[in-house]
Amino acid sequence: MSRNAMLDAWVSEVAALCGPERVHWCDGSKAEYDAMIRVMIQTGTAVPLADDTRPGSVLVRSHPADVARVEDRTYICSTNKDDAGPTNNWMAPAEMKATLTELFRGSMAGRTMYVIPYSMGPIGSPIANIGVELTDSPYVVANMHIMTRVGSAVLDVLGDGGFVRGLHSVGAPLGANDPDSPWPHNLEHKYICHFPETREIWSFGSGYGGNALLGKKCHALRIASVQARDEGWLAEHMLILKLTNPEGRVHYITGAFPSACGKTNLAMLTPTIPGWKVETIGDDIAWMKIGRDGRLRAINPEAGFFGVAPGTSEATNANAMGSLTGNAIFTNCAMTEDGDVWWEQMTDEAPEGATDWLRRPWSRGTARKAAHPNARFTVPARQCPVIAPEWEDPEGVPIDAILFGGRRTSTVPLVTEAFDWTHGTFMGATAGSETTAAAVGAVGQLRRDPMAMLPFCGYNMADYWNHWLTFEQRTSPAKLPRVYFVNWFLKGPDGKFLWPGYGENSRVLKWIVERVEGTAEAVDTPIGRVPAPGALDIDGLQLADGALERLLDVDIEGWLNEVPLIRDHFAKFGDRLPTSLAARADDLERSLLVAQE
Ligand code: O2Y
Ligand code: MN
Repeated sequence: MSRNAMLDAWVSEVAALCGPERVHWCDGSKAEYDAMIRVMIQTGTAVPLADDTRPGSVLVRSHPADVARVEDRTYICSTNKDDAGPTNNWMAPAEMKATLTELFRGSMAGRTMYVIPYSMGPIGSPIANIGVELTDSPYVVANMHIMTRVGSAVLDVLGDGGFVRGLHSVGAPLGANDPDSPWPHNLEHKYICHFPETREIWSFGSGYGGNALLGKKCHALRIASVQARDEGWLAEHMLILKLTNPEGRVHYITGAFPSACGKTNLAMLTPTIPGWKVETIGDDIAWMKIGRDGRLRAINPEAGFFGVAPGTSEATNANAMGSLTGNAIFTNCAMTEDGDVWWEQMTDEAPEGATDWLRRPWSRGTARKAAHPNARFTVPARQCPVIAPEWEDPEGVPIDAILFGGRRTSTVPLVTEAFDWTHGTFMGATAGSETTAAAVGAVGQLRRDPMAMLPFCGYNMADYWNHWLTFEQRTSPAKLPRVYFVNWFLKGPDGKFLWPGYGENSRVLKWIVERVEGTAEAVDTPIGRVPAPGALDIDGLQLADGALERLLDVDIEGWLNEVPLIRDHFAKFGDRLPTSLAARADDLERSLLVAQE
């Protein structure tokens, strides 16, 4: 029981529908976390890792049919279909609830229903928001402990106020004598449904990641994007980093990048340029509100990292590796003979005598992958060696620059500065990325992923762009962050990457903050401002002959080919498309034609 009558009534109503054996109210304590881990070990969901290598850590292996977010089963159930827009799956709320109510009926039989009160953002922050997740999964409880702030203190702040309601069931009721399975889930029915008007999430059938940890993508992006629209702020799929220059001046930067573009790596980057320092505020989500000073201030609503493991190594992200020394939950990684985890590229040498994520023997030289490509680690953010001391500042940090990016092997230069806020919104709205093997579908196809929010915007994307455009009226435009488009993935004619990426990306960040400070030169081009000759610090960097010219070149023909693609993309939104964005496509074409002459 809580002191919130709405919460108590809802918990009773859900318990009556789902029929759990017992109800447990989570207090967020260490003892509770340890109990969840014990339950998972007993049911075979988790195995403890060697205590001398990764103390307090476990490896969890999911069912092979439940390994990632399921975008085709994700719905935005607004009353009007047009309010969900052309980029979301939609069903009418009453119809969806009728279907789900029958699926949830009795779905928690034989299980415990956990009541998880959580805060997205530091408890009590003016930017934070409270949710309650009801779930029958101890894996979810343990992960929510790491990824959010859970427990009684949340209920104290909530008082009798409103909250986001998240209902989750793995959809695998247990009969009286049924043994549990290591990864209960529902093979036939998976639904990840959002009811933005009533701030509800109903998730059925999957126990994995973003489908089940409802604070993350479901609350902090899909529902929060609607709350943000209604209340005048921004809920974004962005990392937040702190950059300090050799003189000690600090700038805060957010960055929106689609999956497989290295967001966690950028958030924890080790700069190669002497005297510069990057510290991490967040690696996935930013909530931004105009502060009393008129500046856009950001918090990381999460308390942990749910990072993709394969590809993470001392070479690519030493700070992520440094975060993983203990108290971590690893999901779908391989296990070594000495009780540690392993994944592709973690070390130069693969281990001998390991067990793959499907619990099969695996050894160096085995053709199939040891870890699932979407294998994950869950770890408290405070364990990151470069976590910024102010990462939990309830007021948030003032943002100087917003980056948009994508994986583009041609056409899009290394870095481009927007002319103004509307142009920055246009850059974000037209952002796209070439697909990799990590995504479903053909490799190398350009997928438009506006503001990296394609799978996460809880309403019509055109209305969302319109919301972005309103920020120029919400504060003095000079106080808004500058906007940039970055592209680390340009390739030369030989098919090799032109830019080394990783720590060298600090050179681009340096130019960006020098632009913010008014000390770096740029040249105007039809697509925006690019570094003037000599303005990008490439001291000590070995680039191939002609690489820098290619990296900063504006390919007029390539961009003229891009304009009709942008218009096609915009056309999907019909008359909801903000006219100022259509006008920017016309301006772009006009100035490209002038430049072509
Ligand atoms: O597959 C999942 O459920 C995880 S997806 C994810 C996890 C952490 C950060 N970002 C993402 C994403 O898909 O953007
Ligand atoms: Mn993400």
